[in-house]
Amino acid sequence: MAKVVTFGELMLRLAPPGYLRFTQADTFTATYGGGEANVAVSLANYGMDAAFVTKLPENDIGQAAVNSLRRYGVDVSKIVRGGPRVGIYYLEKGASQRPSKVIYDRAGASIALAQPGDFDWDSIFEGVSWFHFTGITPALGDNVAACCLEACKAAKAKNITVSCDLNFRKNLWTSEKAGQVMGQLMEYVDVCIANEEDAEKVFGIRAAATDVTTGKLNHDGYREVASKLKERFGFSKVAITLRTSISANDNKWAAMLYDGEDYYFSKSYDVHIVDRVGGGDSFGGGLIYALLAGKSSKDALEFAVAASCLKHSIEGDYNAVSVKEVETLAGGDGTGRVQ
Ligand code: KDG
Repeated sequence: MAKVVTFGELMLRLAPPGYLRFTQADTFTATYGGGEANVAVSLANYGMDAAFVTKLPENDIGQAAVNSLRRYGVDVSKIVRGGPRVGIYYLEKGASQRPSKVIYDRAGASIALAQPGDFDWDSIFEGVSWFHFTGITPALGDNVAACCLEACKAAKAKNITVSCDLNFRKNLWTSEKAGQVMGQLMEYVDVCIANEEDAEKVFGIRAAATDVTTGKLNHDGYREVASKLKERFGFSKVAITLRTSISANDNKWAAMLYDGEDYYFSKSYDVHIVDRVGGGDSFGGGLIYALLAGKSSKDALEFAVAASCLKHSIEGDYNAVSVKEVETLAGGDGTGRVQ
């Protein structure tokens, strides 16, 4: 079984029940999540040997965060324990015309204070086939960015495939800083995952991919974004999730994959959103699984999109679907009904 390692922050997620606003809530539901941890959970659900690497404090909240991953069978043996705290993100779910709100309380988290040398990448990457991180991790601070660089160099020295989801977070850094730091990391990346906005905000790569007033897709625009990313950084594959919705009530989900030869566009799904957080991570997890499982570019893309659609129906950051459920959706008519 292929072994995958992901690296990033795992946060405590505190959300008011249902659709209550922060100012109305007396209780918060505690779960855990974070871009790369979410990917590791997806992969473990698919039966892959998935390890998550981070730094968490040696206290009960740190332990609860670790346990949240254990529950899904993620390998937590390489998590470094120490430092002061677990980062928190507060999530108020939106509905109708009211958008969701996220408030971060993550400054000074153990992972944000991690230093190069804290992680023994040589041993972490023993027997590993794939390494994944996102743009959230280097955005946590210069030292964490240096840890990412160490990880990328160690991965490449062992011939490990590296994927990165650009995942631009405007609350964590500026476009200018992101472009500079991510530009350096991209040298080691084989598979790049992005959306139209990430490509523009991080690398200034802009093409008229979606008409934001009509939501109409411009396939050539997406081809241009993918080609420019590949040309600039030499990626073997570029996957882009498509912006097909123009309002909070119009939820469609689709993606494209460029493998250097062909551009594939997936089916488009109408999704009813129960929880959109982690949707992109499920796409990444699905893509990594499908490529490692030897699926063709087209089938890998359809698997990843279907996985991500299913995530939108599940509460919490973590996806909790099996390969069979994803394949059933991917192979069906897009409604999820078994034909
Ligand atoms: O991709 C999901 C993440 O957005 C969520 O887990 C919170 O890690 C998070 C972040 O930094 O936004």
